[in-house]
Amino acid sequence: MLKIIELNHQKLKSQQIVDFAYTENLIPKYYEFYEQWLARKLNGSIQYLDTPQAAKRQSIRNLFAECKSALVFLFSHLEMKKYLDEQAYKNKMAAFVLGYDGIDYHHHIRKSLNAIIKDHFFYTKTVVCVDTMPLLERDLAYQAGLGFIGKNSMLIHPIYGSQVMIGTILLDHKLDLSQKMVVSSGCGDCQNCLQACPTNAILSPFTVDAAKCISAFTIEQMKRLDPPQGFKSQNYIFGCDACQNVCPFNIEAQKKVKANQSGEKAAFIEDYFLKNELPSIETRLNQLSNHAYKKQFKDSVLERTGRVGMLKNIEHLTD
Ligand code: B12
Ligand code: SF4
Ligand code: SF4
Repeated sequence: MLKIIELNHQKLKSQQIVDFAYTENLIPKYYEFYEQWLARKLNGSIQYLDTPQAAKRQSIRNLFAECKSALVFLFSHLEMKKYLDEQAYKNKMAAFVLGYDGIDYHHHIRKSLNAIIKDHFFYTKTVVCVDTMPLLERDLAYQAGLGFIGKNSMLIHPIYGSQVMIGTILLDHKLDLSQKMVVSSGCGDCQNCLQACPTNAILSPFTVDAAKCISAFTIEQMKRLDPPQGFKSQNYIFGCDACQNVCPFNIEAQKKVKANQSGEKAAFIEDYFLKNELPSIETRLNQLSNHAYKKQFKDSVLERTGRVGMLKNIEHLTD
C-alpha cells in the first residue's frame, strides 16, 4: 500500500497533500486536557463540543467500533498564504478560505480521501473524518508523527508548518506499514503566538479560549454578539491567522514555497472581500438576498456563515 501511495506522489501533491502517516494508536494522549478545557467552559458558545457525544473522543472505537488503524493526511494551503501575505490587503481572511481553489476544505479533503479509498481500500470498511466527527484530530496527527502541538494549539509539521488541514481515513484492519516517531515539541522558549494574539485568547500554552478567539467569533457565531476585545485591531473578516503568522516554523516553511493563487472561486472571494473597502462590501451585502449570497459563495466555506454572518463580522469592524 505504501508503495502505491509513493508511486502516486504526484497525485497526492496535486491534491495539496504534503505528508501522511499511519497509526494504530486509537486512544488520544491528551483527552484529559480536552475534558478540563470543557470543564472551564473554554468552548464558549460552541455547544456541539460539550454534549454527551464529547466523551466519544476518548477512543476512536467509540466512533467506529471495528477501527484498527488510521491514515492521517495533511493538506497544505501554504502557497495561498504566501500569496495573501505578498498582497498585504487591508482586509484579512484566514488563508484556508481561499487555499483549496476557494472550495470549502471539507469538500476538497473528503473528495481526495474518497478517491484514495476508491483506488486502494475499496474492499474494506472505512470512515473519512474532516473536522466534524467526534475525533481529536490534532492529537491523532501528533500521535501519528506528523508534527508537534505548538503553544498556539496548532499541529505544526516540522517542515510545512501549521498552515495545514487534517483529514483522516479510519480503517477496519491493520496495514503493513511502519509508524513514524512522534515529533518532539519545537517551541522551546518562544512565546510569539501568545504575545501576538490580538484578543489574548491564548490563555496559556496550548489553551485557547474560544469565547475570545476571532476565528470562533467570525466563523462559528452567526448572531450579533459583542466581538472579543481587540477584534478591531486586525481587520480579520473571516477566520484568523495571527497566532500562526508569527510562528518561526511558518516563517521558515514559507521561504521554501512559491506563492500561488489558484481557482475561479478563490479569485471571486479575493475580489469581493479583499480588494474592496469594508463600507462598500457592507453596502453590497446589504443589497443581496440570502439566497443570492448562497448561490454566489456556493461550495466555499463562506456559504456556511451566510450573508448575515458575514455582515455581522464586517459591521463590527466598521462601526
Ligand atoms: C472547535 C475547533 C476550533 C475552535 C477551538 C480551537 C481550539 N484551539 O480548541 C475555534 C473555533 C476557536 C477554532 C479555531 C481555529 N481552528 Co479549529 N477546530 C476545532 C475542532 C472542530 C475541534 C477542536 C477541539 O476539540 N478543541 C478543544 C481542544 C482542547 O482540543 P485541541 O485543540 O484539538 O487540542 C488537543 C491538543 O492540543 C492536546 N494538547 C493539549 N495540551 C497539550 C500539550 C502537549 C505537549 C501536547 C503535545 C498536546 C496537548 O490536547 C487537546 C486534546 O487532545 C477541530 C477539528 C477536530 N475534530 O479536531 C478544528 C481544527 C483544530 N481547527 C483547525 C484550524 C485550521 C483552525 C484555525 C487555524 C482556523 C483559522 N485560521 O481561523 C483556528 C486556530 C485557532 C487556534 N489557535 O486553535 C484545524 C487545525 C489544523 C492544525 N494544523 O492544527 C482543525 C484540526 C480542523 C482540520 N480538520 O484541519 N477551531
Ligand atoms: S486564531 Fe486569532 S484570535 Fe484565535 S487564538 Fe489565534 S491569534 Fe488569537
Ligand atoms: S509561535 Fe513560538 S510558541 Fe507559538 S507555536 Fe510557534 S514556535 Fe511555538
